[in-house]
Amino acid sequence: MTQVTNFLYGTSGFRFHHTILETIAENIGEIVALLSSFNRVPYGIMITASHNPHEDNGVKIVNHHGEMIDEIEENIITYYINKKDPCNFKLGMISPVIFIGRDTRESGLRIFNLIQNGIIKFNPHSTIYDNSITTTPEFHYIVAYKGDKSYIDNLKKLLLYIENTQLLICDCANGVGSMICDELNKDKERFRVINTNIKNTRLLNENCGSDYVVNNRKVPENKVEHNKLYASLDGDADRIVFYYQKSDEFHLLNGDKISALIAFYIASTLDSVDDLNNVAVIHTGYSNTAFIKFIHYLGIQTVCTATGVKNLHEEALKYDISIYFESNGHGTVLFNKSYNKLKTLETFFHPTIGDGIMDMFAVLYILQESKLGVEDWKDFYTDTPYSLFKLQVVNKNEFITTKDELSLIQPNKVQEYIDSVCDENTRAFVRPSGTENYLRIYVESTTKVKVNEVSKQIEAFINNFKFPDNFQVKGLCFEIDYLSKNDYSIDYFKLLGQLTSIEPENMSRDDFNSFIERLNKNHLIKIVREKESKKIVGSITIFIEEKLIHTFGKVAHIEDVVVDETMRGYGLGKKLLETAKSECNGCYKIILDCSNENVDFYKKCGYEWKGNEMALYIE
Ligand code: G16
Repeated sequence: MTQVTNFLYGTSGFRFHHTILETIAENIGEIVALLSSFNRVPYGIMITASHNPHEDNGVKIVNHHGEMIDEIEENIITYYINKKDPCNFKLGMISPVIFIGRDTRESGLRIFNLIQNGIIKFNPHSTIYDNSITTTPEFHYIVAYKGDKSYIDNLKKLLLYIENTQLLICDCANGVGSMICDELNKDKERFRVINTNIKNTRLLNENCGSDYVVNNRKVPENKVEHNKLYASLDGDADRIVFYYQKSDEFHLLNGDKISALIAFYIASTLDSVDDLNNVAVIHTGYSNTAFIKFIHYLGIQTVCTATGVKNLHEEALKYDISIYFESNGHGTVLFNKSYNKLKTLETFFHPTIGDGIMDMFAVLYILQESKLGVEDWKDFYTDTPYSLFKLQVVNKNEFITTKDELSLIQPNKVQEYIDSVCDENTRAFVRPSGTENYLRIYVESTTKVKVNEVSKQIEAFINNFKFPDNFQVKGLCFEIDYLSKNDYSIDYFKLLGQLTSIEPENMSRDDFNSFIERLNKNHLIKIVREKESKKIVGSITIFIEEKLIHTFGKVAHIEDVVVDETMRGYGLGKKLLETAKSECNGCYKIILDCSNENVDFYKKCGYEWKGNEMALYIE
């Protein structure tokens, strides 16, 4: 198991293997109690790892409005958990009030007790409401209304609007959602439920649940019934996706399709184009291009944000009506302005967070009101071929994206590669998951063949990718990396100018870029960068020559070794030679030419004198 040295509040809270979470659970209790005391408001702590495997656990922290906490609070909590510095708050103004809920995971009770210890340690007079086993949306509801409104009664009211729920089979992912469904079906079976075994906690999300269905594009194992409409919840019931199997074909109606259905209903219910002007569909980069085109066709604007409903929710606050869903089925609709014609629809959506069960009923209600069949809904648009897959890497946090997560800032070589394999009809992006120890890779293109080809290329490139080598000398930090398009700079050219004549004024960015594109496994340039100034202070070129002699032997040639004159004495030349050697795997020798004054240096680096260099200068 990977050891965590820096705990990050990810896409949806802290989430790790339960044994790791247990090491910080008490601290989580302490800091949330401190926030409650300082801000004089209750907070909620939901213990869940949602779609993750049963051995994982996590916490999602909820503010007194029943919303996800904001980035500032995430940062305060993260800072405290990592114990960089003791918090500097004035303590004990009021006793903390904390609501705690948990999903069905085996580790949940243990983590509850640890969190409780932390709260009591902070203030023994704290009020702790134990909400026991609950779904994430129900928990948010409880914190929002402080127990004044019953979540179950609200769901029962919604069911009254739907004439026929019998057509539905709800997959509860063997998670806590099944408790809510059982409650709704108590006096009369309103809809069928499958995967409801919460006693065997190992079955949670196992071959079932929304993530399984989306990733495997199939009905949960052993549950196939043809021509039935299914809906799958995830482990804490805050997501939903629909699907059905007809003959051999599996049809997925994911978060995009749910969003499209709601947008269609709103567009056809509101009278004027003016009303639609302040309606928006908020989505992430995983949303399909065909879906975006459909929404624009309805006359509704779209906005793309980073993954995580917290990001979509923040954007959603800006419009009169915001339909926000992630493709994975996580989302809701915010009505910041009420419309008479949409009064009933409004009641179907959770006010602060995605709710799989409420969204499930909203879909049934809209299909009924619009007199649409499931096939009609499916036929709104056809997805452009895409693939979404995950890839294990040593440290996903070495991959840093832009704010919208659609491209990588680091490692820029990976982004350059992605750009080079995409064309005007192909888009792809890579981002580290905020809930699992994986990278997620998304590729979309006009044909399945192209999607598969690009997916494989990106996967292979990342698997073989070597990260910059970091090291410190005399208090300065350096990294050795491959020269990339981002390195087009006068400083780099000046560095090369210390070696020989160079004409930067005749070297355009485009020419530089195509030079970089021509570099390959047999022609590499590596550079040393001083990390604080980000200045390139050394460079080396490596050629690998493939021969017939020595039975297809390979010889490496080293060229253009240069270290900035202000950086001599840091051992950078030696470092560059070592790096070059590590790139020459499979070569039987490395050769280089040098001037007389550098002979001793190369000797110290293990090189020996061998013959003479000859040159013929050609005009
Ligand atoms: C959480 C977030 C979602 C997000 C999902 C996957 O869902 O609430 O908004 O889409 O994680 O995130 P990532 O790609 O960063 O792993 P859940 O249902 O697991 O809480």
